[in-house]
Order: sequence, then C-alpha cells, then structure tokens
Amino acid sequence: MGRRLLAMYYFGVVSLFPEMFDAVTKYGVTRRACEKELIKVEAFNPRDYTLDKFGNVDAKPFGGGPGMLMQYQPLHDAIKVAREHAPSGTKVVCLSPQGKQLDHSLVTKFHSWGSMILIAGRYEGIDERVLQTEVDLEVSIGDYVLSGGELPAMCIIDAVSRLVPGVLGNIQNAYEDTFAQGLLHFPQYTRPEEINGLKVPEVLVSGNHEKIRQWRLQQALGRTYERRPDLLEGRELDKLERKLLKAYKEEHGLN
Ligand code: 4H6
Repeated sequence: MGRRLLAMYYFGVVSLFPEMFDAVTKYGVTRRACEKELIKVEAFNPRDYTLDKFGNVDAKPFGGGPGMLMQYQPLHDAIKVAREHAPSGTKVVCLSPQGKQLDHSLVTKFHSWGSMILIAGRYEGIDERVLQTEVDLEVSIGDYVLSGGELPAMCIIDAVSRLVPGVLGNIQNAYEDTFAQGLLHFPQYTRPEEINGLKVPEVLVSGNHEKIRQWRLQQALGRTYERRPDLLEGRELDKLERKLLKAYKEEHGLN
C-alpha cells in the first residue's frame, strides 16, 4: 500500500573495473535506492568484448609517447551492448579531464534524461574515435587527474540519484522547502549542547522557529559571501536577505 509508481533511473557503466561500482550499489543511500528499484546500475566490461586472442583492451599510441590507450573495438562493443540494455535514446557521457566541469545544474540536466551511460576510461586515455562516434558529452569533476573515470562516474551516480524522487525520502522535501538553494549550508549542531566551553548558538535552542529560520539563512548567506562569493554573483537577493547579509558583515567586521 502507498507505493507510488516511479520511473527508475538507469545508469549503464562501461568500465574495466565493474566491482568498483559496489561502492554505490552496496553502501548507504544509493544502496537503498537500488534495493527499492529507484535506480539501476548495470556494468559492462570491455574485457568481455575483446576479439584479441590475449584479451587485450589496450594498445600503444600512434605517434609514440608513454603508456597505453584503450582501443576502439572492445570499448565500442561494450558501449553497443550497454545501449541495448538501456532505454532507447540514452545519452553516453565519458568522464575525462577534458570534459565540461560538473556542477549542480549539469546534475539536474542528467536527472532530466532519466537514464545515461557512463564511460570510465583507464590507462592514459582512450582512442579519440570512441569519443567522436559514441560519446555525446565529456564531463570532468574538476581540474585534477585521476587514474580512471570510475570515481567521477560514481560521483555522478550519487549526485543524480539524490534527485530521484523517493531516494532521500523526507529529507528531500525538507531540503527543497527550507534550504536556500545555491547557497552554502549553515552550521549544524547536535548533542551535547556544550563541548569544552563551545556552546550551540543560543537561537537554535530557543524554540523560536522563525528566528531559527532567519539565523540559518543569514549564516548561509554570510558563509557564501566569505567562502564562495562567485555563487552570489548571479543571484538576486531579496530585501530580507540583503538585511541579513548586511548584519552578518557588520558582526564579522567584513565592511
Ligand atoms: C578519459 C581520458 C576524469 C579518462 C583520460 C577521468 C580525471 C577526471 C581518463 C583519462 C580521469 C576528472 C587516464 C588521463 C589517466 C590521465 C581517466 N581523471 N586519464 N577530472 N582519468 O573528472 O591518465
């Protein structure tokens, strides 16, 4: 009873290390999402599609240079099978340092797709023709190099899953209602009320919910101003928000 009908989000992953994805399917919120069939994570290993008698998936780069590249054929064939398992029209994303940088708005777009296939590269990279012919979008999780695309792929699976209705349950509604979107989070405290003289801010134990709401909004605005002013750039503050931020700056000597 009370079971809503929800379309499950499909993640196909193409990786030489499919067991790594146990990190999302076997732990925490994403594990629960799999169990409840709100998301599905299905892995395809290019190693299973080699035609090479030695089972190789890598080869030396033309033109020379250090290291090896993932070859076109096993990767292409694994992607082909992933497409056959995915809803028709599913987009293919490759995690790469050359990609468009991931942010919340891109996560929102991926969520709107309802499914995606994630390509996790290894070695020193992949044959450019895979990107040319099979990949809709290259995505990076930030300006640093990793040994494989699996961890970035799991970042996307985790972030997108949190937007799937039912994955976060009640917390989801609470976030949408009370947390000022596009701002850093306000400070949070739990028991005990005092630790080595460090007290929980008075307002939070006052029971005055309107005061608490305003204090939290003020902290979120103030922290964002101090730590990530770029997030406030494209954001219009209303009258209350301007007042709260002005008071925060005065209190913290930021004028
Ligand atoms: C595709 C091409 C993503 C994937 C090259 C992937 C960082 C990110 C990879 C490579 C990644 C990111 C293989 C190039 C290892 C460097 C896997 N690294 N690399 N920032 N690595 O999202 O050598």
